[in-house]
Amino acid sequence: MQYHKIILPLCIIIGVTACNNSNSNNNSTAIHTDSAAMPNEKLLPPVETQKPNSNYTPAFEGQTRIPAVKTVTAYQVDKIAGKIGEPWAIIPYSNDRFLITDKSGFMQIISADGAVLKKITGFPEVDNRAQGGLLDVALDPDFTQNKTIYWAFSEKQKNDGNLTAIAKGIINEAEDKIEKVSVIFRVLPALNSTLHYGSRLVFDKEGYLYFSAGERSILEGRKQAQDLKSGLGKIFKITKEGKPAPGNPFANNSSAMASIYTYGHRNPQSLDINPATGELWEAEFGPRGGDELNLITAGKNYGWPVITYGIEYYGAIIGDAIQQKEGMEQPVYYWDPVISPSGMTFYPGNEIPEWENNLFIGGLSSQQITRLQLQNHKVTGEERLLTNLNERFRDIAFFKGMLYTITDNGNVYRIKKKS
Ligand SMILES: [Ca+2]
Repeated sequence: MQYHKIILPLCIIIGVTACNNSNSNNNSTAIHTDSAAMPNEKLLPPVETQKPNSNYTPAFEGQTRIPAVKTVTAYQVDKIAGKIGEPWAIIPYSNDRFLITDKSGFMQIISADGAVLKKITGFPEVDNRAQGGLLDVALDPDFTQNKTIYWAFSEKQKNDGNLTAIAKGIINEAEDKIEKVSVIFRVLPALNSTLHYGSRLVFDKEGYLYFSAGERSILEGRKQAQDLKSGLGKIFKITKEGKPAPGNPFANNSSAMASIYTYGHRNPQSLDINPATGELWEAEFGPRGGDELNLITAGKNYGWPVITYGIEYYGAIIGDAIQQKEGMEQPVYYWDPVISPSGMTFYPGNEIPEWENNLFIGGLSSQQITRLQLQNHKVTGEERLLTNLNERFRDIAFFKGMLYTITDNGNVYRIKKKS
C-alpha cells in the first residue's frame, strides 16, 4: 500500500485531555487508499519506526507496519478510578456497572463513574505468582436470570505443577460472595511454570464458551502447542458444563481432545467476537518480534512453534527460522517489535464514527492501546492511543459508545467522545 507524506495539524495530547484534528489541511497531498479509512482520516507512514528484530519477509503486503491512521473526532480520556488493586479483566456487568477481576483472587463491581461498589470473595485459591492469578471473566448469556459467571485462574495441583482452570459460580444476592463454585475445565497437563496461562473467555451467540490456553513458556509446553492430545497452546470451545461443544473440529479424531477448536498458539491473552460478523479474533504474545493478530477458524493450525515472525528473546532463531508453511495459518497482522497484547474489544458503536467496527487492543510492554482498522480480514490502518500515560493496559471493554480500560497500576480510564 502506498502512502505519501502529508501535513497534518498538530494533534497535542496533554495529560489526559482531548485530541482534535478538525482543522484539517485541505492542501494535503491526496493519498491513494483502498482502505476503510473514514473520509476525514489520513493514511500516514506506519506508526512503527523502530528497527525490526529480523529480516523476515511478510507473507503479503500489509501484514505488518501498515500505514497509520489518526482519529479526527475529538475525544477525552478520564481516569475514573485509581489504586483498585491488580485488575486483570473488565467487563460490563449490568446496565451501569462493571465487573473487574483482581489477579490476587477476588472481583469488584464498580460504577460507570468508577466508584468501587462491591467486593466479591469466596473464589478458589489462585496461584498468584508471576503471570498467574484470577484472570478473565465472562457472564453467562442468561446472567440476568441465573447470576452465573465463568472465570479463568491458575490452579496449583496437589502433586506437582499448575495449570489454567475454568470455573463457574453464582453471585449471591448481596453481590459479595461467589457460591456453588465448580471447576468445569482443567487444561492438562499441569507443568511447573508461572507463565503463559492465556485464558481469555468469550461466549458466542449460541451460548458456547471459547477460551484460550497458553503453552506455559517452558520448552516442554512449547512443543505441545502442535500436539492435539495436549491442552497447551490451544483455543477451546466448550459447553457451559465444560464438555466439548457439538460440532467441534476434532470430535471424530480419536487421537485429539474433542474440546480443541484451534491449535499452534503461544500465549493467546486476547480474544473477542466481532459483533458485526460473529467471527472470533485473537491476539497472542509471540516471541521477540512475533506478536500476532489472528482470525480464528475451526480446526486450523496457527503455527507455533513451527512458524513465527519472531526470534527468541535471547536472540537465537526459533526452529528452522521459517515464517510460512503449507497447512499453517498466517497471522492477519504481526508486530515487530512487539506490543504485548492483553485484552481487546471491537467497537460496535458510532459515537466516534471512524472507530466503528475497529479493534482496540490493550498493550503491556508497549504501554498503549492499539487501534486497528479492518476490512475484508486485513488490517488497513493502525493508531497508538494513550501513549502519554505510561501505563500497562491489561484489558479494555466497550460500553455505550465508550471504552473502559484497566492498567497494571490499578487505574481505570474511560475514553469517550469529547463532551
Ligand atoms: Ca501463529
